[in-house]
Amino acid sequence: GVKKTENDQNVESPYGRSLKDCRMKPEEKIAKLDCDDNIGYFIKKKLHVWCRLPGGLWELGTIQSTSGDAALVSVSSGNVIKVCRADLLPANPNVLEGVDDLIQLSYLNEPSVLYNLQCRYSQDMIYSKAGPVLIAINPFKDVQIYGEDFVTTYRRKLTDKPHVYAVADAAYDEMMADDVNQSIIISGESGAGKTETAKVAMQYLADLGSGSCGTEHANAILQTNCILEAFGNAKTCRNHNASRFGKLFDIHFSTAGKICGASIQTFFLDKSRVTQLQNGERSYHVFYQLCAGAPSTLKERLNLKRASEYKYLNQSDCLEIDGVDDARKFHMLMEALDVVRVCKEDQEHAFSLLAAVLWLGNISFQSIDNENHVEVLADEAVTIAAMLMGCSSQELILSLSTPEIHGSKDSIVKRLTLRQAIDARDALAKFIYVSLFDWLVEQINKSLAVGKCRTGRSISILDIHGFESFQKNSFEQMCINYANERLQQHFNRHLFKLEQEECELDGVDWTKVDFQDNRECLNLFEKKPFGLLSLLDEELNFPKANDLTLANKFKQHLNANSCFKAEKASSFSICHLAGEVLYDTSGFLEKNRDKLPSIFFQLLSSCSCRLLQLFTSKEFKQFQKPENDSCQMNALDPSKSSAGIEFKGQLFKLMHQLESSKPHFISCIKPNSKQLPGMYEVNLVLQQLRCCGVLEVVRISRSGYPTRMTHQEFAGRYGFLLLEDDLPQDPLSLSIAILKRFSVLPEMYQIGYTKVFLRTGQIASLEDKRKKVLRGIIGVQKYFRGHRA
Ligand code: AD9
Ligand code: MG
Repeated sequence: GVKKTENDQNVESPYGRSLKDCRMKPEEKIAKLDCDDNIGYFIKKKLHVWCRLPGGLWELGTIQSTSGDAALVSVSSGNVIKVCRADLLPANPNVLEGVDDLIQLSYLNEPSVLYNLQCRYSQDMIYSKAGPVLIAINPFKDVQIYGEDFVTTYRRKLTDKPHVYAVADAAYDEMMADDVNQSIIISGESGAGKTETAKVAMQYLADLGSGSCGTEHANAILQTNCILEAFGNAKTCRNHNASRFGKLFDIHFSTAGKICGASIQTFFLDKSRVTQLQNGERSYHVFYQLCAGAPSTLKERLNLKRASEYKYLNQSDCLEIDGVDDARKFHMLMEALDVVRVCKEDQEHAFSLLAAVLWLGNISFQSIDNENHVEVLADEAVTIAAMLMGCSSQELILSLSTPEIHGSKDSIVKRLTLRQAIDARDALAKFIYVSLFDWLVEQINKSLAVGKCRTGRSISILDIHGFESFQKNSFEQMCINYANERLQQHFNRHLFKLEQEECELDGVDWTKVDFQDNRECLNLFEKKPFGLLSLLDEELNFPKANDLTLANKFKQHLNANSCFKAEKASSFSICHLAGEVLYDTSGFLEKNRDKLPSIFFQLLSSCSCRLLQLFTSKEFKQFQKPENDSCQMNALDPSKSSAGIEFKGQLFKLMHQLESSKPHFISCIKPNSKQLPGMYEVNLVLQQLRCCGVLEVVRISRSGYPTRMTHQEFAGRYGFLLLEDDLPQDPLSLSIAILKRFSVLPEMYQIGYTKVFLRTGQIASLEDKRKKVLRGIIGVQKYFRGHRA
């Protein structure tokens, strides 16, 4: 028979706390972050508390005595300090130290969350959960938690320790079971570990999905990282291997769950890096790899010199990265290009264009009059660049000397100023590089293309630049931050709104939990006709527009939006979810126009280099088409969209794809800004936890009902635990009977029209009972079989 239920006072919840503890009123237990409603009790009982020290850091201590609004606290150093009540927060009991999932904490204030993560981090437990979200703290060193044995452990579900593998495994299982596409959305600031995390997830899925035809695909998929990183990553002061583009990697699976192909979408490669570097940073890795690693015959053919000879590379006083062998990386790159079947001839073309970009950067100009007008210096740089591109030096010089005409005819100038000349040259170099990048992605996609066994099942892994806020923020930061607002909305929508809606739809009382909504900020960008993007495009139509008129236009039309702040001169600020960012409109118009001067189109399409011809062809990316020769900027042809609109289009397409998949979120956290192991800067971590909404998630997951099962599922799974004489017929009544039978407390569940909603921990204790009963049944069966034999 069924074992009698234990007295609920003694039932251990899966997290080691008794149900009595769980029965505290929700307001009591779910101390709002930073809210101290329990502190009076803590003072009385002289329990562990967190006290905020004058510098803002939190320290653990025990209250000795209180007087009025202050308390004497003995801290771990042995000292006794005086702390005012407002600076005290309850601490968790020792038994909860370093729990896997933050929602298990009794007290959810910021120091408790931070300390819990730190405690884990110090033991190399870099992964933790915050309800449904995986938190990954960058170890900045090799941690022995990857590889075959770990893959097997997670695949066989022998552990429930948080891990990227567990996330990928859940995505895979859900895809196979429910036939729904999955997405793994990785967020975090620069250097937090997004790209590494994405690779870990890809590795797991590749291992899982290989076998027969899947193996070849799996290998090719892993090799693409090497190519994408060479061409799209660079050393910045935040990360030695910073991705300067966003990517969505879709892995497609056959009905049998084997990999049958993959595809990549990339977003917003930072092209300014090709020509302009901050001190201490590098351009894209591939340039240094080529200079260091090209075999001597290739070097000769490309007239290649050392990296230090090129102005685009030597301007930043940084040519090498500690511990990185660029020459070796070049050989790995060539192998990877072979694997994705870029033929040797195309590889050579690609390398020629890289060399051409470097030589373009060395082209210089000489002054020809007293008005700062210049002409191209016909030296070795011009000759070699022209040779590599497949045109004559004269043709190259001519197009570099022809001024691009914006606006009406009377503003035509005959000669270029030095600034104009440099801008034109750099625009050409950037166009070639960005086109080369897009072309490579296209080649990779062709090579990984989904074969015949296409089922439509896929797992997408998103690794996109995190929120950026620098001293100087321009158009690029605005676009990146806009994308992050959209992603954050997806996150919020998914985790909070959908939860809430589901409860409401099912007739369950959901105490409305408010979360930060960023609708207003998205409106600031997207509203028509008075949103940032529309206004920016409209300004392109005015011949006399400049960065200042643009800033004024923003100020005139956007002031009513609470996320917009007018600032001095050409600046403005946006209040993003993650914080306020000051933008400077200088360069906005040009960056948004994003058109290659038509003279360069003529030049490139007549070059003998096959790739350059392709880059200017209609078949290549639609948005890169040249401006109309007539220079009629007033009639901005809708088919030639601006960079902002193009970006928005890509973003919407991405969001659409994400919306139609089941998301899994991973938040990467950078524990220190020095890229060092073993260093945990509390304030830096806190700020990131706040930015990515993790603290909100924890609070809401806890206050809600994380487990839901339809009455059918619930009754099907636990109904057999009921005694025969109390069996009702319909699933809903069965659910209620089960809950009653097992004395699940009324505040621990709610009954909806279609589902049972359970609070954290409830399902685990039901499972426990189920297991015990099943074990009993199996024992009895064995006993009888034994007797029959
Ligand atoms: V950026 O926005 O592209 O600038 P990411 O992608 O968030 O950034 P990345 O994955 O490149 O950061 O990680 C930065 C560095 O941290 C890596 O080069 C590794 O040296 C280090 N790292 C990150 N994750 C791990 C890990 N799981 N194990 C070991 C890691 N080292
Ligand atoms: Mg990255």
